Formats: sequence, C-alpha cells, structure tokens
Amino acid sequence: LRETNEEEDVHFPKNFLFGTASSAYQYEGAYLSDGKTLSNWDVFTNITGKIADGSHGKVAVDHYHRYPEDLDLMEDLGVNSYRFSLSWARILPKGRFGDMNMEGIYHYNRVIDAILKRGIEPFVTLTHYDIPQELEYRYGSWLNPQIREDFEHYAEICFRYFGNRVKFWSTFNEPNVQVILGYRKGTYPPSRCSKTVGNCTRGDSEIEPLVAAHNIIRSHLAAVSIYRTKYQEQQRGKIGIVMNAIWFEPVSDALADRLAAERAQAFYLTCENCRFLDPVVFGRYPREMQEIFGEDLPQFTKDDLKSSKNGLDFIGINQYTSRYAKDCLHSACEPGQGGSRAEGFVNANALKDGLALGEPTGVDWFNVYPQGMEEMLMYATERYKNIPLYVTENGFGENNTGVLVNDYRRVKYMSSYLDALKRAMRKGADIRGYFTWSLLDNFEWISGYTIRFGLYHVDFNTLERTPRLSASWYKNFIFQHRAQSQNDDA
Ligand code: GBH
Repeated sequence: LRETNEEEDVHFPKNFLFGTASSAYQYEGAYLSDGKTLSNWDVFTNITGKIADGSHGKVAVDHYHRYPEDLDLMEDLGVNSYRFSLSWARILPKGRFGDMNMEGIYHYNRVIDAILKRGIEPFVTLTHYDIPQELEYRYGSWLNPQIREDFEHYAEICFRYFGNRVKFWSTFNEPNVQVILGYRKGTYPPSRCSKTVGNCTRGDSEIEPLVAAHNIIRSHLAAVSIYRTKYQEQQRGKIGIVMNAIWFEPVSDALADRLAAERAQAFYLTCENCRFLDPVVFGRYPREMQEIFGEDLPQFTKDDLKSSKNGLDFIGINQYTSRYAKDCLHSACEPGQGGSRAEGFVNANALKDGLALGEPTGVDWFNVYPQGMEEMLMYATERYKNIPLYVTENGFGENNTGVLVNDYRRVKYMSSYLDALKRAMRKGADIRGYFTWSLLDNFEWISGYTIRFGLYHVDFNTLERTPRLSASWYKNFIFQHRAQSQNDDA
C-alpha cells in the first residue's frame, strides 16, 4: 500500500467503469411474459403484509419492454457499464427439472446486444435474490445441497449463451443480506426465523443461516469452477461475487465497544462477508467462526476446496451506510438484538437511542457517512490482499414524499462518497469501477415503491422517466473524469 499524499489528486484510469446498477425483479416487470414462471419474490409479494405498501414487481418499471429507452438514458449519461441481473425463472422456469426457455435467452441476447451497441459494457449478476419458485417448492432452495446442481446448470447456460459478450460476471448479489433476512430475521423469502429473532416460528435462526450460506458458497464455487475450466480462457471474462458492506464504528472509546466493533465487522456484515469471502478466497471459514459454531459449522469437501483456490477474480462491494457497534458480551443487551449467540454486540441502529452515526436520511436503515466507504474499501483491500474491487452499488434513497427533480441531497451524497472512494484509491486500493444505485426509481423490496433511489424519477402510474438534478451531476462528473484520464494519456 502506498503512502498517503493528501495533496495528490488521483485520476480514474481510462478503463475505470462508471455505471448504474439494477436488478431483474426490481426493474423488469413482465412477470409472466414469454415463458417466465413465478419466482420466489412473485410468490412472496403476494402474501398480505409482507410489503410496506402492498405492492409487487409484476410491472415494476417495465424495463423488460422499455430497456431500449433506458439504455438511451444511460448512453446520454456517458456511463461505460451497466450492472443488471438475469431472471433465473425466465431462463429456466423449472430449474433443472424443465427445459430452457429460449424466449428468455433471446430476450437477454437482445438486451446485451443493445447495451454493447451503445458502447456500454454489461456487468451481469446471475442471481439478485430472485430464484425460480419451483426450487423452493421442490426441495427448500438454499437449505438443500441440491441447489448447487441447479445453480451450476443455470450458470453454465448463461456462460454458454452470453459469455461471448459478457466479460463481467457476479454469481450472487449480497448473499449476506439474503441469508440474514431470509433465514434469520425472516423478512425476505422464504421467511424463516425463530421466534427469538423475528415474528416467524418456522426455522432455526442459528443453524439455518449457516446452512443456507454454505450452500450458496458451494454454488458459487461450482459456477466459478465451470467458468474457469470451460469458458474463461476463451471468453476472457472475470467472475466475482457482490457483498453488502456496512462499516461499523465503536459507539464509545471503551475497549469493550472497540472490540465489539471489530467483531461486528468480522462477524455481522463482514462475518457475513467473511463467512462468504474467507472460504472463497482462503478455502476456510474464519477461525473465530469455527471456534464458536464448532460442529454446527458445515464442512467443505475436498472438491470444494480445490475449486475454492482463488475462487474470485474480484469482489463487488455494495456500500451505503455505517453503524455503531456496542458491546453486548459484558453489558446488558436486549434479547434478540445483535448478531447471533456468540457475537456479543448490538448493531445500534442509527435512529434508535439517538445513536446516529453520520447524518440521518429519513430512511431508517441508512445514514450518510462517507468515511465508511474509505474504511470499508481499505478493510477489503487489506483482508483480501489487494484483490480488485468494484463498488457495485452506492446510492441515496428518499421516502416517497421526497423530491421530484431537485435531489441536491443525492448529489451531495454521491459526491462525498466518490471523494471517499478516491481517498481509498490514493492509499493504494485497486478499485476498478463504481455503479450507482440506481438509474431509475424502482421496486425497493419490502419497502415497495415507498423509497426512491433513481437519478431519474419514475411516475409509477404512467412509468414516465424524468431526470433529476443528480442525473446531470453524474453525467458531468463522468465527463470530467474521462477528460482527466485522457489528459493523463497525452
Ligand atoms: C441493496 O441492498 C440491494 O442490492 C438493492 O437491490 C437495493 O435496491 C439497494 O440496496 C437499496 O436498498 O431489514 O432494516 O435492513 C442494500 C442492503 C438490506 C438495505 C435490507 C435495506 C432492508 C431493511 N439492504 N434492508 S433492514
């Protein structure tokens, strides 16, 4: 790592990816078009009470039909990459228990060609939370080791059909969030948790997250291994995984709280991060996890370990927010708070107890704390030995009552986080791209349409897109940095 020189301005390299990010369920709509069947999110949003405004992604922002128009907006912004995800249920409506749906393949062929035609590089996620519901019905999806065969089959089809044009693959989006919310808190499908944690009683919130995570890791490794052995040499792409990455600061200077923050970083988020990243990068779970979970921690097979050597070409970091961590091993804490049985910290939520780290936004799960971006990128750089990093998501959400076009708070947010990203680059982090969430307002999972992240406002009745201030700001930012890197070349 380099010595920091505060004065020196780092320029983004010429091939740095600037983009916007999206996901299939949040954008596409067309939920039963052209041979697609139900995904787990189609089924989940149908259950009363799951989504804040009772909405769903049946139409979403109709990106399935309006992608040419949306790609024109991206071209106008001057982005050189677009991060999006494929809908597994469009390509394999019944998983490996049925045929491939050629209509789905043709659709994404058209999308990818349209992206490339505009000089934009596709950055493709295989699964962004949504899976064919068939796999849930049949065998309980991520809790069953069988899912690895399904994922492998699906991934190979994607490499085979799209890999001649797609050079960036990520296997999963935020499996840490998927596992915590799906199997610990129970607020995402398949709604499993124990009653000590949430208000559902269907699972074992201590063990099931470990099992689901293990099956995700093995699925990731299987996909990477296929890509490496059969496709990568010819197609020359890169494959990685995307993690949600909250940064933790101790709530006080007390040693106990400082240790709690370290544990939180290593366990809760990063745990979920290391839980995923350590095995993929180093071929084993973090030692602390082995000590704590003992026999309950699933084991890798010899084959897994073989394919896990360097099981990543890059790490994708979704960085929005930071939180305080407070000791819970030596102080009294409310039951159900904090990580899991041995973690011993409370992840003090910003608005509760007046413990805001950074500036509150009105959206309860995040605050503005740009320094967390720098810290997180340095943490990943150090822990994972300078592996290439992409900031695969960062963006500013406002409640529905938020502004139509004059989103100066989003501009301020993006500009301060991009400054923090540059500080990490200056310190030597190998950061190769930045994707803002998101081009458009869209279906914000359990918040439905009540939180808006778009550089473009979407009228959810007419589906009309209207640029906000942040769209012209981002366009200008990209333009200036392009000009700078061209000067560097001259
Ligand atoms: C990302 O998740 C997702 O990848 C993306 O699809 C999403 O649209 C975007 O962020 C904006 O939210 O149970 O209190 O944590 C970011 C992490 C985790 C934030 C789940 C919202 C739900 C409320 N997300 N969280 S809470």
